[in-house]
Amino acid sequence: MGIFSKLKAALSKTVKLLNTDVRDLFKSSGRLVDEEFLEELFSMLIKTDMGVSASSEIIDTIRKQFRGRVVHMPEIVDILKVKLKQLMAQPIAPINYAAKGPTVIMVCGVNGSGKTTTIAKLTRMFIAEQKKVVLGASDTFRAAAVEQLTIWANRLGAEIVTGQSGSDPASVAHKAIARTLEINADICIVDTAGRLQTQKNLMMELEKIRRVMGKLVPESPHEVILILDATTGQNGISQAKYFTESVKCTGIILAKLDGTAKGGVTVTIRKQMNLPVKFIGVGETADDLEIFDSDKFVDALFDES
Ligand SMILES: Nc1nc2c(ncn2[C@@H]2O[C@H](COP(=O)(O)OP(=O)(O)OP(=O)(O)O)[C@@H](O)[C@H]2O)c(=O)[nH]1
Ligand SMILES: [Mg+2]
Repeated sequence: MGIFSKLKAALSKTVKLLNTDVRDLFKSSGRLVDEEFLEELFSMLIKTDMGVSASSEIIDTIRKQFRGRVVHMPEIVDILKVKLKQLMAQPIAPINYAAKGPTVIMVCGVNGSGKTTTIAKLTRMFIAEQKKVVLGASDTFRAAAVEQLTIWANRLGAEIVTGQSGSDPASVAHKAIARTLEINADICIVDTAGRLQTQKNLMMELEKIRRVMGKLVPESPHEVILILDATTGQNGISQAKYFTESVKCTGIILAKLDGTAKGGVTVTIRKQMNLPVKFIGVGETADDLEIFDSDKFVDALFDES
């Protein structure tokens, strides 16, 4: 499957909701743009979780441009696409690699957001680029977490560094980076336990992991990636805001976009968080990761072919 078809397939629930609703707004004779029409269009955007602020901005543009006129569906779809592309615009932001030496990546987020699975996906991508990868199992909280990452590492051909159950996550990160340097690996990815931004001591633990990284590899971590679960919608965003305030995140990976009709949440994330969306997760296998390209994303949202 091509990248665009894969994206469309992953977004299919959102695409279906959006396009069915847009079609329902119109009759073959077109439709007068009045307040009633604008309200219907607004609720439709809200349903995909685009958020009040982005949706209002889109509606205002359409009101200004079309009020009092009879429009047909393609005109509205075109303006929706233009507006959404503007709202989501970002440079395509792949990994920020170290200028010299290994690239160190820390992955964090709330419980169950998709951290460990996303690490497997990134590992698959790096290994396909002939890079040598070391994984650090700094989620020492649950024995099953170490096991899960170990299975992925073995399957994908990465080395894994683990610690005793319950041991200090920062010491595991230390060991993982030391091993990365020892075997001259290109990438070190450190998995962390899920946590809530309200758990002060756990947030401090992330800080400690960061510090340890910086001591062994100056300028690192090169990426602190926040994994967001797309299915949690608007809730996830307020959580994420706190998260990025306490741990300096460098980018977002939006996981589980395939499972939701609320893919519009991506728009809110781009609008409200001053962070690039680097990749999107579109399934449960190690291959289900796509570079996030905002223009392609918007095109896929409206492409039912
Ligand atoms: N459909 C779908 N499922 C996903 C995706 N990413 C992760 N999952 C599933 O989400 C569940 C949780 O994923 P994990 O990777 O274990 O999440 P985590 O953040 O490491 O969880 P904790 O370590 O417990 O905090 C698993 O069942 C994954 O298979 C995705 O992009 N699409
Ligand atoms: Mg995990």
